[in-house]
Amino acid sequence: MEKNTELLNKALHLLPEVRKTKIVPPKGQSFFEPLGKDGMVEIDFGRHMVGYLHLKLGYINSHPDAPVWLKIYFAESKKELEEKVENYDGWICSGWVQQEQIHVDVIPAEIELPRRYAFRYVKIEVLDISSKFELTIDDAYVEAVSSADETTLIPYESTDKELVAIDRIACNTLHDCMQQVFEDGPKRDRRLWIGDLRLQALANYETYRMNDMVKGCLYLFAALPMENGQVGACVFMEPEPEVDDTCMFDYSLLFIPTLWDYYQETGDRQALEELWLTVKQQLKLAEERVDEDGIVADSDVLGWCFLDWSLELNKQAGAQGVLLYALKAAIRIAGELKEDREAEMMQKKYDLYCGAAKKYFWDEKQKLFVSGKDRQVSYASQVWLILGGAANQKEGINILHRVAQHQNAVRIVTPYMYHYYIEAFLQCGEKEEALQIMKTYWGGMAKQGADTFWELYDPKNPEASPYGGTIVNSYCHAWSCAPAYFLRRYYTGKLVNGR
Ligand code: RAM
Repeated sequence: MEKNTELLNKALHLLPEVRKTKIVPPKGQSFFEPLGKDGMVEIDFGRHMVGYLHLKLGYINSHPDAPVWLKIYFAESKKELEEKVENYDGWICSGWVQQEQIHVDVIPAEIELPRRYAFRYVKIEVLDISSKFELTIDDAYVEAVSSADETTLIPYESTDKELVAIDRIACNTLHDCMQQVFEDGPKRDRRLWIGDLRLQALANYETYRMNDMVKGCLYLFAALPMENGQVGACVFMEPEPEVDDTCMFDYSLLFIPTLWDYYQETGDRQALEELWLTVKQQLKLAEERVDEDGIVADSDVLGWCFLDWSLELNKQAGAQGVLLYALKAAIRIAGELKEDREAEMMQKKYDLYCGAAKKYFWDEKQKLFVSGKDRQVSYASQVWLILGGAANQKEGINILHRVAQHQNAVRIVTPYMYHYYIEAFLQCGEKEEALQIMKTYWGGMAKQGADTFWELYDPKNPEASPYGGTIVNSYCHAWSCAPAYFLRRYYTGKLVNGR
């Protein structure tokens, strides 16, 4: 399908400018020691940021008589500094690893590194230098970039200090992912993914309230569909806005709840009207996967549906849940647009698919939902079918408790899937339990010193990486900013259980 230039132009007009802020390292660090060959220095900027490193280089002893050859490492989390790119053998490109080698011909010099990095720590290693002089680092600062304006951040108050800290880290995460678009991670992949966008948009409504930016991102997806009109999984902005050649069943459908959330937040009817065709097309394409009994067909193709970064997870039941969830949002949009016939038809389909889900995926013996031909039990399947409406509040909470007791249930590995896990508890009316899970999970990252929340966190396996090595993991990842949404929307100012 052709680009829709009208929607694209609207999108580009809605996207924000990036703001620049100068960040200097906190006082008291001694990175001024002169460096000879193999000399090394680490600078801790005291906070995570995204931007451009500036260095002022000087020397002692003789006039410099040869270029200086440096290696510069950037790290979001300190452990990245200990990892070696040479040992990484994963499937994702190691070009993402934030390490550079540069030659500086003339010293003294003031240099700005041309590439944007996401980091808190910088390590500078002198690979070679003439024996006639030593290098000094006379100054270091960062021109940090983000489109979020810190002065507009809505304050969050709670008597619980731990929650305040978790909220702060979540806001930092969102802040650093807000660039021209809502990026998934400023280290990697640095682009707009629809699954991440939904969660960022929700957190944004409670924090920076850059609602035009959400609208711009929705319009980008609608303006740049795949060949068959499907919303792509992600969009590149450079050199020209273009959709990636990847799409995923759940991600395309999540366009619909993202639009509905946006409308609820802003009342912007024009957006509903202009994106209505995109909504209908996503449902039409998704329904092509549904059989006569109302069940989404499974597939062996890796990545046909995302749900979580788990290779063992069977996606069929979860996909059915996402379809129901998206249909619920579409019915509301149709109602708002007075598309009564469409709303009625969608409701019929919803009832059919929901009834089918209760029959086909329910295992009466285990009293849990199962997925795929091997009848796999996972958290993701329970969560999505609950969110889709295949279980009521009482059934839902029993299911969530039962799956937690199940020995072999496929666990959740990303903060992305945890977001929906929390949402399922809230939908079942279990506010207190949702809060405890949030505290344990995101609090677990906070206890390990996170400045921003990570792309992956499996408390039982700190080395988890779907890419074949943690060196390419992202430690500031948009889809983990959920606490800023949940805490502010559901727990603000109120004492929970007397705390
Ligand atoms: C990761 C990206 C992004 C996510 C996709 C499915 O590689 O970083 O966050 O949406 O996977």
